[in-house]
Amino acid sequence: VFNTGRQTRFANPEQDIAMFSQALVRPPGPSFAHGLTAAGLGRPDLEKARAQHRGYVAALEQCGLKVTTLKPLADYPDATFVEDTAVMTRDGAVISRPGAPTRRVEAALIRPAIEKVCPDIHAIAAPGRLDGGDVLAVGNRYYIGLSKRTNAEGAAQLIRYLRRRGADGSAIGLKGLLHLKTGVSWLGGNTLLTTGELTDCKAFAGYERITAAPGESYAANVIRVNAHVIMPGGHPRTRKKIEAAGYSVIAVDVTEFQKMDGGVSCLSLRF
Ligand code: CIR
Repeated sequence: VFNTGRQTRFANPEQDIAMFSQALVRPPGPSFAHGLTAAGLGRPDLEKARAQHRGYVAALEQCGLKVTTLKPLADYPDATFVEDTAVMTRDGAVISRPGAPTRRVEAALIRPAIEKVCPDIHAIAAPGRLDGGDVLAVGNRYYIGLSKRTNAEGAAQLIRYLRRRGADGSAIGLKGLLHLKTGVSWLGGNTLLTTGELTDCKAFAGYERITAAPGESYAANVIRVNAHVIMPGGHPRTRKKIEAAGYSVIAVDVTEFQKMDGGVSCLSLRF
């Protein structure tokens, strides 16, 4: 939901969450199994991935979103991970400049779809590099992971953009995580879900933290979408923790995307 001028419809004052009305997704294409991965979980099954993607879209719809499905891109195996190509803020979109050279073109390829829905477009410029997966929005406060994909220049450009629009951002150095959101998600209000190196991260000291259960660190990547939290299936102990904190959980099977280092946040741009 973009800022409509005087009235900001982004923040829900009662629940203190970002309210979304739409999402962009791109189903995996035929070359999906040739994308980047360090997961070591084996080769994904394309048909299964497509079915899981349909289940993911259904979950977004269950949260009330209108989902626009873009065409698979045969030449770009990682293009299903659309989150990395842009950052959707309440004022507009920032087209990223993905850190992996094989993914860089994906940002240009998603731009027309974003132009159709967004009033204000900005783009990260060289030598800046930024993956959307490194950007965690907690309301109007953004945390940007400095990873192998996102560099200080990319983060600085995004922070300047945010400050010009009354938001703010800060960079967090990552040690081993692929992306910042691999290890932290905003559940709403003052609550984060964390794992590993981000659980004790100073930047998050002021938040209440729920930690992913031991052995379930993949479940630290979830998305709060309006009334629900969408999380990966197969992580029952983390699910229990999230539900015990009062959240309504929708679990989706994303095993084939996990094999390619992607999680539930990576598969959509929400706004
Ligand atoms: C990559 O390595 O770029 C993809 N195979 C996975 C990207 C996952 N995206 C994300 O965490 N936002």
